[in-house]
Amino acid sequence: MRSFIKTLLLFSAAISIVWLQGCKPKGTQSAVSGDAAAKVYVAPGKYDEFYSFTSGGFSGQMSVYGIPSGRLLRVIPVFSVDPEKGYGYSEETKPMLNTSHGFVPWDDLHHIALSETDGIQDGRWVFGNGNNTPRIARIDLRTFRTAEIIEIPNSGGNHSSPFITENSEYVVAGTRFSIPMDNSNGDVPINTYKSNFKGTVSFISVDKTTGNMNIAFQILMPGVNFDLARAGKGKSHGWMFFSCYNSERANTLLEVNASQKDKDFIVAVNWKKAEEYLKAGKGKKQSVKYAHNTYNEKKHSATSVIETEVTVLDSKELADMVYLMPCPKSPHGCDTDPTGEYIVGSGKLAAMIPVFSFTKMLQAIANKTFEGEYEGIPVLKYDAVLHGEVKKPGLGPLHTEFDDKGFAYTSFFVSSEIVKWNVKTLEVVDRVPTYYSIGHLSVPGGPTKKPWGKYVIAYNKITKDRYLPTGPELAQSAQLYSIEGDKMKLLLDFPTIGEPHYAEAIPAELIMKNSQKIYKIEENQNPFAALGDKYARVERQGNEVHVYMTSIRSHFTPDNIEGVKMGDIVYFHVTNLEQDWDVPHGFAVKGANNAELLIMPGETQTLAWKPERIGIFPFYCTDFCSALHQEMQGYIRVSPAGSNVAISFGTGKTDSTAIAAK
Ligand code: K7E
Ligand code: CUA
Repeated sequence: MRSFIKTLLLFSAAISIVWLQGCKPKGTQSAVSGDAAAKVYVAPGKYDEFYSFTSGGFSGQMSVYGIPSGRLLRVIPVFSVDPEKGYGYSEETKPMLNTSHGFVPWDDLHHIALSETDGIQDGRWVFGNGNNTPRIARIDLRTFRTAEIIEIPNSGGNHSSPFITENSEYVVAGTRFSIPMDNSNGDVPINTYKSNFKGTVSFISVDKTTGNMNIAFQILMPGVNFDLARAGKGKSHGWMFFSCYNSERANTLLEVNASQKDKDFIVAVNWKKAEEYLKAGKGKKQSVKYAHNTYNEKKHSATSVIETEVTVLDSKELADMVYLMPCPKSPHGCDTDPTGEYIVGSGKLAAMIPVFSFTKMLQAIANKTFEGEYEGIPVLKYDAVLHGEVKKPGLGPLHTEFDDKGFAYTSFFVSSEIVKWNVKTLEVVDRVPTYYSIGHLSVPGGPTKKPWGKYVIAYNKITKDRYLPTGPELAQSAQLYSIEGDKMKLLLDFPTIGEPHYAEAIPAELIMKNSQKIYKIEENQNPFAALGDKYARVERQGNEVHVYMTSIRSHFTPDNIEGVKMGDIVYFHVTNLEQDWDVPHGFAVKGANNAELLIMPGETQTLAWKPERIGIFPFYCTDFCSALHQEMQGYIRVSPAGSNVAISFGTGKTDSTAIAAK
């Protein structure tokens, strides 16, 4: 029996060896070294070393993980409604999701950009892009809430966004899909692409003090597909580099038609030059429509304004502002190293990585070492701008991040691995498999002038056999590797929410010291706030019933409401009177076609409810807030239309029959 088991074990070991060698990626085996567990163990009650802000892809949200533990700390709703927090459901937050197309409760968030000062993360804001209905969001890192969303006109598919400059002067937005400009007649045959479809890259300014965004200018570009971008830094500060594909300008079956040419481009934009042109009045005003939504923390509510103008600079007409560097095989990632000297292009279909030199680029521009023009823009000679190629690194390079020791880490989707190479010598020094099919990767501080190093995190597209099966869809996944030694070491797998594209990690102390605990009740300027129980009331205005309600452990004031009639709309304006950290109250009413509210201490939020039947409707607090949370409840009575039940309300009022009996 024992020898049978032994044979079986040997046999299965042999099979797994064959399987390991036979397939790529290499099975579930992963060499996790003995001390991996200790390296990611954050003892109960201890904090993680880094916050990692991770995009949720088609979840439209951003999630926050502790690194190295991989613990999920928060999901921040950005472009998608979130019933857990009432975001996009409360009257106060609905305007955040307004666009020129109306209310859009979803988007596809790919990229994260943390604000920077002097090229170093400063922990003030994090930005995210909305891919589908072009938008950029700014999240305030004191509250971890979406503070502002700006829509991008003249754009279709805001993918190369929201990459940030080294003093957060701008976040950018390059259009993935070229389209007819918003102010033109868009009703054109699709096969007139080459004449009617244009590209744009937008520079959205960020106010130094408030963070408020504005579209400073757009640059009109040839109708290619802009994919990713990175700002110059240090010596290349003042430049922004965008990758693009489809220089063939195909409008159908791009899979084939956009892979005809051997090279597409890295688009180098001199934004300081663009600023000069803008100042000199070289921009053209264009009438467009885009929403600009801001959340006011004092009023606890968002407003949406439709803006109607942008200024456009034409890359064809304005010299010395845009240059093209040929880049092999449909480049995806476009990453600049911490010194700002090297620009790494990653051709999705290439088997090498070209690294461009900023110094050489400037020389080539000065010497006019052009190989020609593309749509009126000078194309620099590949050899003249190339620092060198990383030879045979792997298959399908996508994205590159940098550490603090002069190394680059490139993700390879097709060969499913991370490859470490020396930025100066271009020599490959290490590689590790990822499970499986990595997209982006992230080194803390990796896109900045000051990488913190220590870890690289892989964000994978496929998990197959890594986790317990959960039906047809499996958890998306991240993998944490140590990069402290010469060799990368796998430490941890952890599932993520939505599809993680990019993520950016930052030392915890840069954020936690500013984290807000409550909203001060005396600063609450929500016009519907009830700043104390004595202000609680119910008012009828036509068919609107406004309930000015307060919540405090463990009751609502009022908690008995009568006089609502069929045909009314009831607005519950709930003010949380608590002034204690981590004591939100929730609010939900039976039958409401809506989510709950989750109201932070000192905040007012409003739930609109249109009763669709007569009767008694309980409401209650949804967040376990005290030992008597379960008592935190009330009733609202709905009478027939035309009934003569008067508005009445109260908390703690005595039973009417009991009064009558006395
Ligand atoms: Cu490579 Cu949208 Cu940045 Cu995903 S993108 S991987
Ligand atoms: Cu308030 Cu539970």
